[in-house]
Amino acid sequence: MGLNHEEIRALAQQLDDAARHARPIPMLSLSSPLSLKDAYLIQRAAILLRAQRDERLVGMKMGLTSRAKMQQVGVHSPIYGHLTHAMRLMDGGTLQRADHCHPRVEPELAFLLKRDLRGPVSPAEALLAVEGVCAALEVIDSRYQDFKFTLPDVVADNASSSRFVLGSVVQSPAAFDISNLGMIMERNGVTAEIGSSAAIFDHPARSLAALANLLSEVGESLKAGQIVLAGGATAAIHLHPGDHVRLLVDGLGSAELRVA
Ligand code: 0L1
Ligand code: MG
Repeated sequence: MGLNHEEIRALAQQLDDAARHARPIPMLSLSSPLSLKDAYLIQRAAILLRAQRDERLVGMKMGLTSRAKMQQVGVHSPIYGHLTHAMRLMDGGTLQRADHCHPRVEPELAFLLKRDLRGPVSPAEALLAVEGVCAALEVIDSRYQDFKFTLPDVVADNASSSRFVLGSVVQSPAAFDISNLGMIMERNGVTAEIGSSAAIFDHPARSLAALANLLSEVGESLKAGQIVLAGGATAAIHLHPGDHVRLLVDGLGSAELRVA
């Protein structure tokens, strides 16, 4: 039997407190048996807590969509999380290290949707709902001690999502091939990671379709105007005060952030 409503709410509160106070907690699965279904219910309950603080839902993220990412954290299944307006940093903006447990950043692409998108869809059908694609950075910050988790733990923790940055160059995927774009992530002017958009689920559109299809299993869909982070193209790198991280993507300019 799964967790009851009260247990779900209490676990969501633990994760929310850990995020707000930047104080990592032991994995939830150490103290309660956690199914994937309960984990997504905890994730949604934690997003409701954010909504009660007037955080607006602005999109979704896919996580663990590349082999490099799966190997880095030892979890081998794509997952999704929610993005709120408070998680957005403007391009070139500053992230406060003290507000995070152990932040890392990874290079991504983001989709900007012009239409609702409901699964089941193919990657080609999913792209028809996309207005534009841009370079993006995602800051992930596991709320668990030592950045260690099982699959249900990381799902409950909103797929580790913490902040995101969107670049300002937007291309329509109808006219711009996003299948194999070179991506370079620099830290303090030095190349830290090199990858390709092809590493994102073999094609970023596959990631978008997979998200729509996963959501359709629980009767949900993506909405026009939403942002979708497609997933990291390389492993994530640690962030430290003083860092300046810049992502360069072929044909899509850059996205950057600083750490204070
Ligand atoms: O966005 C991601 O691929 C991260 C998903 C969760 C795993 C992690 O914290 O790296
Ligand atoms: Mg990511």
